Amino acid sequence: MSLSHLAQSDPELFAAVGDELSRQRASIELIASENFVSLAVMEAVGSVLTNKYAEGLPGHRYYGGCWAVDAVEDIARERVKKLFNCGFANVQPHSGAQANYAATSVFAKPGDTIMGMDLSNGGHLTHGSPANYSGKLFRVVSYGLDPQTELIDYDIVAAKAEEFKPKLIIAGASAYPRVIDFARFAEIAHANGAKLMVDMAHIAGLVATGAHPSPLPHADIVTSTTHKTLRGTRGGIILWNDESLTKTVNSAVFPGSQGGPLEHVIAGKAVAFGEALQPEFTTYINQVCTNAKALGRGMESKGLRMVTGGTDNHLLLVDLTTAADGEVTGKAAENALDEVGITVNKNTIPGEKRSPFVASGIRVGSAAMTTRGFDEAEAERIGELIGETVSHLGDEQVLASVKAEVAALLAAHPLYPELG
Ligand code: DSN
Repeated sequence: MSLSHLAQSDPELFAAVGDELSRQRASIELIASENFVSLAVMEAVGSVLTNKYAEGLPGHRYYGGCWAVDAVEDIARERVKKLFNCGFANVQPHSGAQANYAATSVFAKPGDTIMGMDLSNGGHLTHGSPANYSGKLFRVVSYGLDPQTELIDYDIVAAKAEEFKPKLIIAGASAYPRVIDFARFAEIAHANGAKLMVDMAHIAGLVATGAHPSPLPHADIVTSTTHKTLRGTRGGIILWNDESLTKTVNSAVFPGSQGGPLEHVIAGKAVAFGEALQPEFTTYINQVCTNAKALGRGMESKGLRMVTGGTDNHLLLVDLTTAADGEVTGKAAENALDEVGITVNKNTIPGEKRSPFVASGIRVGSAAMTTRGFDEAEAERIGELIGETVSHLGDEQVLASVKAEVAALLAAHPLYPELG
């Protein structure tokens, strides 16, 4: 895909885009929520569809001239329903946060009680953080992890649901490496008169291929982003099975919380859903899971502890208090890894004693590095290199040797070679 027009008309912006391409090429991307889309997805997002206003839904728009974008949005809706085997879909949410706002508002009104996983235990801002609309509009009861097993404590979820009788329970996480028992969540919610919303953003690609049990048979409503393990353009979706919810869900998106849909982005989602329906996507997701385990083995071999002892999905939460003398913070690790060409994010760990801006852990994910083509043996070696880096902060010799090996690994898997 050529950006020749941008290069000519806006060299300043063209240079900034080029810098980002260079940055992506020059590091092993291990941020668990990121991925690399196909050129076909990029072309769809960069298409003439960006010019069209289309408030409403296919066949029921507030603007003329919508027949072509109607087809685009119908393709996206049909593909995503097939992918997740569900009855109804809205593909217009601009992001996961927008999808969560709309879905939450279907079942809870301001002042109502909602329950979600605490952010510091691996939840998400939109699941009730005081800094977010969800924590400001609703009365929030949070649940967390069993301190011993570091797994979701379903007994506590049940006890809190019984005590506080929330209107809505939200399941789903951004830093939880194990399978989530959606059937159990539904049982708890429904036994207490609550609805269940599942935010499957991180694991959507795994759900699509059966590598993680689907929430759709259990949840009243399911939200997701489209750009993490699902490997599409940035955006959100809402899925459900109960036809009687259809009008309310669609109205919660538009006009409830958004204006005109981004049809070029919806086209990018449609392309990605089409890709995820192919058998190659199952092979890809299986490799994502294999690589995550291998990353964990590599890090463990260098003395790092994986929260919960490992992973069932695409991500690992690494407890750095076991590194070196216990003084390595998430922030210091993130910076040192950045220097050697490995991109991760600092993350709080269960029982965190530091501020989230410093943190005692890092989160490591395998979705993007697998798209780039790294195999199991390379993933294990990358895990070892992470371990070597965080145990040798400030040791220029060790860090230079890690950096050279990272560069060689990157050179073996060029990113977007077609882009020149
Ligand atoms: N910010 C995303 C993540 O990194 O997990 C969640 O929205």
